[in-house]
Amino acid sequence: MQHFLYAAVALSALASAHYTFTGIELNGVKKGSDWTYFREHTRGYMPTYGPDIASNDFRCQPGGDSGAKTDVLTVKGGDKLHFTLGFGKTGMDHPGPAAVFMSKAPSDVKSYDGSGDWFKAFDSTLCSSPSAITTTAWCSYKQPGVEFVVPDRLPAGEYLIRPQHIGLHESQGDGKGAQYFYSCAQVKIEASSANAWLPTRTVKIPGMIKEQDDGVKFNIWYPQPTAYPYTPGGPLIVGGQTQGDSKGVSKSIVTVAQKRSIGGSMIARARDLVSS
Ligand SMILES: [Cu+2]
Repeated sequence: MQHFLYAAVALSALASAHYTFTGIELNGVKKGSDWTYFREHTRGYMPTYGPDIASNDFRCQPGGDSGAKTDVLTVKGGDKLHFTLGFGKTGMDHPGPAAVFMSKAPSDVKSYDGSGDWFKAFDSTLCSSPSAITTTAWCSYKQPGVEFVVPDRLPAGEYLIRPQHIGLHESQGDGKGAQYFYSCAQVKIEASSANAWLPTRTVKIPGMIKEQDDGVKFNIWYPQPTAYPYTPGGPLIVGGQTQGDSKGVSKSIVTVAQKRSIGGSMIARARDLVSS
């Protein structure tokens, strides 16, 4: 009996080490249950490790290339979506950046495999000093999920939405030990703005993130970092939101209002203050 007890405790400790996204709250109201709107995948709560991001499975996980059995949630620009964790997990307890990626389906999202264009609609980095970069500096640390606001200028239609958290605790300079947690939800955006515009600065999966990206091979342990370079996965779209910054100066959530040139490349970084 004693041994069984120890085994059970060990198993639950293991289960609580990782996480994946299974549930959705729309404007604070829980919709459906686990896997109602997220494509159920076969990786469970286990992470994708560094080298495996070169696979098509990096789109929506193994088993997630079709959404025939998954419902489609109707949303509109300005809605707040909270992507929550399954397997009894209540917080993302690894240090690293969070992001939300979207891809518009050619027609209906249930049959879309995610092979088209993706763009980043939200990211979060450091909300406090990088001296605590092994834990609490990250805006997402211990958070119960990833929350974002549907950009209000996207064209009506059906989309995959892919929240992602990267655990950098074992990345240690070469990116091979980075842990990726993500799943794909299916949404239908109702007609919104007359100025609707589909982002053109897009990326493909695989390809959008590489082991050698500065934000992936990043070593949180040594030498002690003074900043985090950027969230990998292409530029944040105009109309998207970002929380925190590379030095943890502010934890404000701000909407990207326009692009300006940083270091020779156009990176969406000019911001309008939304809240603090
Ligand atoms: Cu983990």
